[in-house]
Amino acid sequence: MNITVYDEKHGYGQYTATEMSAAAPVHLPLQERVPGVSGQAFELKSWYRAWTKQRKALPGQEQEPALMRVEAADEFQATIPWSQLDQAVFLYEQDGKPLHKGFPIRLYVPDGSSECLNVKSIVTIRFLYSEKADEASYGFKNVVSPEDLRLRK
Ligand SMILES: Nc1nc2c(c(=O)[nH]1)N[C@H]1C(S)=C(S)[C@@H](COP(=O)(O)O)O[C@H]1N2
Ligand SMILES: [Mo]
Repeated sequence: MNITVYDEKHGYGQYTATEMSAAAPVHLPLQERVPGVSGQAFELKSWYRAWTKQRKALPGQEQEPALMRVEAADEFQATIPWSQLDQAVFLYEQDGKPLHKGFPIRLYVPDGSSECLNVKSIVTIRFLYSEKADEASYGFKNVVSPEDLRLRK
C-alpha cells in the first residue's frame, strides 16, 4: 500500500512505508516517546526536512507548514497544527515486521491534544501552508455519495 505525500510548496510523491523510513534520518523505539507501546518509529519533522531538502526548495521556501493532515484507509482523518508535532513519529514496524494494526504506518503525537490523533493506516499525508488551525481536529471524512446527492435533490 502506498502513502501519498502532498505538500503545498514542494509537490507530491508516493512511497511505501519502507521507502519513507529508509529516507528518515532519525529512527527510535516508539516507547522512548510513547511509554508502553513497542515498535520502531521514525521522526516526522526530521523526515519532512530531509524530504523537502531533496526536493530542492527555491530560496525563500524554507518556512514550515502551518499544519499536517493525515488520512487513513478507513477515511478517518486528523488535522494537527505544526506546533503540536515536535515529538511526532510514524510507527512502521513491530517485532521486526510490518504493522499488523495500523499498516502501512501509524502516527503518534506525544505532544498532541488527544490520543485520538494517533491515526492508524495512513494513506495520505498533506503538508499545508495556507490553511490555518489553532486546534487539532479528527474524525471520519464527510463522504457524500452519488446516492446521497440524488436523495437531496
Ligand atoms: N485509521 C484510524 N485511526 C484511528 C482511529 C480510527 O477510527 N481509524 N481512531 C482513533 C481514536 S478515536 C483513538 S482513541 C485511537 C485508538 O487507538 P487504539 O486502537 O490503539 O486503541 O486511534 C485513533 N486512530
Ligand atoms: Mo478516541
